[in-house]
Amino acid sequence: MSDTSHGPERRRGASRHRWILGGAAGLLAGAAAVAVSEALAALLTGVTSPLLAVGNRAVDATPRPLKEFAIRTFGENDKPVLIGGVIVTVALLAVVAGAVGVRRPRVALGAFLVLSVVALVAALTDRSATASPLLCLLPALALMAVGAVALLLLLRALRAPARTAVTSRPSGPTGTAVAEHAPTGRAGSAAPSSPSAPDTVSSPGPVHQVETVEDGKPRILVRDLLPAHVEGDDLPTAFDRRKFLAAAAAVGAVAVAGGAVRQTFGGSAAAGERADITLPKPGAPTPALASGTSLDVPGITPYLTPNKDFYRVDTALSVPDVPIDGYTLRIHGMVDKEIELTYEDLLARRMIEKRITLTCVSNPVGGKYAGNATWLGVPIRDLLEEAGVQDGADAVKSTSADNMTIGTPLGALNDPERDAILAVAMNGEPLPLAHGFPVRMVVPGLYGYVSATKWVVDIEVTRFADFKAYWSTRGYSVKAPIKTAARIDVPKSFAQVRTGDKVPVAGVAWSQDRGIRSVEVRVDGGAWEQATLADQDNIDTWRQWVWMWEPQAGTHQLEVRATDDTGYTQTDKRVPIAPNGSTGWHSVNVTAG
Ligand SMILES: Nc1nc2c(c(=O)[nH]1)N[C@H]1C(S)=C(S)[C@@H](COP(=O)(O)O)O[C@H]1N2
Ligand SMILES: [Mo]
Repeated sequence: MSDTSHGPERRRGASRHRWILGGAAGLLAGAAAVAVSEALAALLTGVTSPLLAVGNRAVDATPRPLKEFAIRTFGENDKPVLIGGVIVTVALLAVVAGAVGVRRPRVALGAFLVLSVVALVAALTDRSATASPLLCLLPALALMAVGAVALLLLLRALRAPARTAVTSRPSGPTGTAVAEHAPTGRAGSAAPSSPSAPDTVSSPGPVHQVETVEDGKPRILVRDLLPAHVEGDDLPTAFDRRKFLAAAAAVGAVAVAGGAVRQTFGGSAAAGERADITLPKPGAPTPALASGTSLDVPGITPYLTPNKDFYRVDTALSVPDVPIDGYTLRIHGMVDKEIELTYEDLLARRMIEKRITLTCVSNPVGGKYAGNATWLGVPIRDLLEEAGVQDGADAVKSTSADNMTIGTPLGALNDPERDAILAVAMNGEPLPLAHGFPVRMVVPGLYGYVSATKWVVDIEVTRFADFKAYWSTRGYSVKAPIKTAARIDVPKSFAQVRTGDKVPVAGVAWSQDRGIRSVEVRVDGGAWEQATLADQDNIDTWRQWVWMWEPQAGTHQLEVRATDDTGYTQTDKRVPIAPNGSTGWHSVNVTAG
């Protein structure tokens, strides 16, 4: 079947077809490249996969307003959304590269290589990577190599003319012929090339091998060679399906194998160890939970937050895997004596247990990024005392395994009243991986971003003047005590309530390190009414409150404000989260009828 049998209509149809196949080829090549790089990253310790590294760069580079928008919009799903975004972007680029590559393979390959430099740079600059730079580059290099080879292989197959016999006129005694109609329009202009040696991008044009068949009439068998520099309309109309399918199967197999390796070795070593840990007992008995700390109101935030419900806020796109085997915590800087502790060393020390409510600065008024847990660990002041803090130091710069830095006032850590803890357990179990396993800091009264370092590996006694912590370079204050706040849990905004019933208006209020003295509620801007408080456990935890309301028919606004134990009453002035925490009264609108 000669190329001339195809009219313009069919040619266009075939091109459209090929365009789609090209997109699929790009996607497949991208999948293989990503899978192999993910597999390598899973096999190498301390190496971040290119996908995550790019995501991490995106997190770090995201301007604050956009980050706040993301947290507002997606809440704790911001990580899956971001990773999903990176994957979708990569997939779209791969489809475009493949589709363009059908006609312009060199353009597609070039674009792919340029774009994959992003992965290289992200890998080199990744905060959470701890391996040597050379190792860190490996997955990104593999991504480039596998992607380029797979893309070329698939495009080559898509651009290879089908094994079609073309009748041609004899032109010499050897039976060599010149095709009457070159399927690609460039016959004769090219040097022959062996079908077994894949052409490269710089290879010459199409070649028509001629065989003399039995009946004496020479025929051209159009071989499936890569006419890589043939662009545009020079594309053969029918391509070699078998060759394409074979290439697709090979690339697909690489993708599946990469995915399998990643699944098998991508697991967390820490998770296995965590299951086998026996927690020590605190040195002194844990203060009993005061009776009456919990109110019996449906829908109110439980006094203690189960680990599975505890909010999570961090910059880690994948939970850092920090095995206790090999874990050391270093305490150094402006100290008389450096200390290095293993996990076992820590467990062997004096332990305290305390309930502390952790709060994130990223709470809008009425926000839900707060949780109350029982923390078990080593008093940080014990360690600082042992190390011997030198004069002039006013800060501790703590660093996590994923290289997040947090700056905390030394005073808060040394304060014997405050019980800042190097925690190893949360609510009676070893720290969950997402909450900082094996060791994290918990400091009453300070927002998490200036105190609650998860996966902590390094504590440096220093001066605020001498360093900048992660968030302090991103528009947040260097110091950030938790602001007094109250939240209405029930009724929910836009709820319908019944007139004639007594409706509990209830929630939690917090003012860690100061304690809550009173909570007041008002309806439609009327007089403030005293809510009933649950018993106070300690000044570092939140307090539940309830006020019974007899609503009139209609739509109402309920507002709440708390007064802390210093006598300070929450201001109604609304300020945003940045730079050091929102203020304002939480309110809900409900309809009674
Ligand atoms: N290593 C590390 N520790 C971190 C963070 C982080 O991004 N990385 N985020 C901090 C912030 S902003 C908060 S509010 C608390 C949240 O702790 P949680 O996730 O256990 O609730 O952890 C803090 N510790
Ligand atoms: Mo936070």
